[in-house]
Amino acid sequence: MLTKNENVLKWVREMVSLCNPNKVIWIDGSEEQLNELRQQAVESGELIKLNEEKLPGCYLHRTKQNDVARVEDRTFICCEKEEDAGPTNNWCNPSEMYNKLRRLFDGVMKDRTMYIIPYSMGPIGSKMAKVGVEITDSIYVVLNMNIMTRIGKVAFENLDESSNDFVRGLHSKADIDPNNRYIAHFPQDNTIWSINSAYGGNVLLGKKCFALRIASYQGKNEGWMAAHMLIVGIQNPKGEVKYVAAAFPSACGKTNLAMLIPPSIYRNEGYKIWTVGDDIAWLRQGEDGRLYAINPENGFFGVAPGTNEHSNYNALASTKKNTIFTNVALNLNDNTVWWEGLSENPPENAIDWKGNPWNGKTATEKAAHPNSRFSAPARNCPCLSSEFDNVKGVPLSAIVFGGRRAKTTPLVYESFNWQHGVFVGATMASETTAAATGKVGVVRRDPMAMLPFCGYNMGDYFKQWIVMGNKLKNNAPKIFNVNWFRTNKDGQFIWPGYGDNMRVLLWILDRCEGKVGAKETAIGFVPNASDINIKGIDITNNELEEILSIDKGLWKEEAEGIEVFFSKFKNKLPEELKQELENLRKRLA
Ligand code: GTP
Ligand code: SPV
Ligand code: MN
Repeated sequence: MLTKNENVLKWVREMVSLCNPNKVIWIDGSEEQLNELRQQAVESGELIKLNEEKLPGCYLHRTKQNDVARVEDRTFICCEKEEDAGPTNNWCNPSEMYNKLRRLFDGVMKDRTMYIIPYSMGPIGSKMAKVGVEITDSIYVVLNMNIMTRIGKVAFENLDESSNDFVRGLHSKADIDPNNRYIAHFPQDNTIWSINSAYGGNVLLGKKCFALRIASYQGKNEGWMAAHMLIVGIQNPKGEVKYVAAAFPSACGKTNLAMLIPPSIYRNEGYKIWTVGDDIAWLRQGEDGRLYAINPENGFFGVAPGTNEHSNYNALASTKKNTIFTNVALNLNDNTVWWEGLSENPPENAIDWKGNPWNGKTATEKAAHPNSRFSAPARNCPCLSSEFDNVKGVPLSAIVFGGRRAKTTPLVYESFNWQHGVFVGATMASETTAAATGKVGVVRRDPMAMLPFCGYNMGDYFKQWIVMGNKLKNNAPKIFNVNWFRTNKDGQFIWPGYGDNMRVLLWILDRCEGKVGAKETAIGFVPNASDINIKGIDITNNELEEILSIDKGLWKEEAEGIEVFFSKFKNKLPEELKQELENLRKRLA
């Protein structure tokens, strides 16, 4: 036992009696204990040890083929009133869900060890941080939580002995039965129960379950916000660092933007990029009135395919030690890993993510699953911000929303003001990716990239954003929207993206400082093409004009789509957003 907190101990006793494990181990966070677990996992085949010279401390894990992504249709918000979960969540009455899941958890660990993992979301000692305890029967979960959060005895430093303010997470892989898979959240009880999965966002309960779904609800009650956002610092040649937070849906480029390598013209001038976070931000007004952000996580659970030295050097570098790879291919030549897009020459002697022999010369199937991931410690990242552990977080100059839109949305535009910016975020849409099960490439509304991650009624979440703006007043960051994914007639991306997104970030910061003009359009302020620096990249002026252009016909259709989407929220839709839709229509007329 690592704590005297009676609330923790009582809950643990209850969960032990429910799951009936044959052994209980408290995870203290010591390397000794973790090493023993690594060894056990290698012996049982749960982990494969990789080349110790090339990838020290790294392991490969394969999940079951039916368990490779978040399952949104089996994810529930369980609160008393259905209306409080809202139209974008699956709802279930809490006692009904507890009863159903209690039957599944009953005795589920009888031949297994139960691990109790205390963890902190956010830097130890930060007032913005929160404590969680995850109970699990999976060593993979323990070892991943060790990378993704701050685990062990230290976590309890953030929890007073009498406090009840910790999130109770219960996870069992059970039989990994997809028909009995549930990811259930009980926001009113600070509780998450997850069963029959052993994959990422379904089971690393500190991540999407706590740091977004439960935290968004806590934020509503406590006056702060949880957002699906990266946090990046942009240092200019004078050494000044400005921070930007950006929300893109899953697998739409957060990790990439957070770690981008500036194009050489900027590097040579002395510009630098610093990563604070790549997936989740907790936002709170600071003492000086500005909006501050912390990254509650301690590692990166990044998409592997497409990651290479050129597309994301820093992410790749982060995976070179103490990393767990999930569902990538095993390169048998040197016992390392491979995935599509890592290198131009696929290995000829490999094992694919399903565990079958794979030869890059003859293969017809993918070596790595499209949603295969690496769990890498943040401290490995060459461009990790010096403010990563800052207990106060970093002050934001700009907030950016974005998604994958082949047409309609320009490369970048600025909202007219905070309220309009909230509208821009609330009406985001994006083509679906492999990060969740279901069809890929379908356009869906994904407000603030939070569609699958809001722990209460999304209409109330919009309201929370408007309330925050009223508190921030003149200190509010400016709000922008970006789209790296406009395509040409042949379906190819027009904008080079990746490191070159720096060019757009700099326009954004210039706007924040009032250094550059813009065109006022029906949807917001769009750059003059001459203000986006395209020196050294393979894009013509005409192409740039094209991706900055706005097709009023498409936007009128967009307004129709927004109205349909908004109508779902009934009386929960803030008046301010109705007004913004009307304003947009007037400007388009
Ligand atoms: P989650 O971890 O699921 O939240 O994803 P993410 O938002 O962090 O996405 P990530 O940065 O991992 O990128 C996902 C995919 O988008 C990868 O295949 C990238 O190669 C691709 N991608 C990222 N940035 C760009 C870009 O600027 N342009 C293009 N065309 N593709 C990009
Ligand atoms: C996402 O899907 O947005 C992720 C991966 O970051 S997961 O942890 O599975 O949610
Ligand atoms: Mn994410």
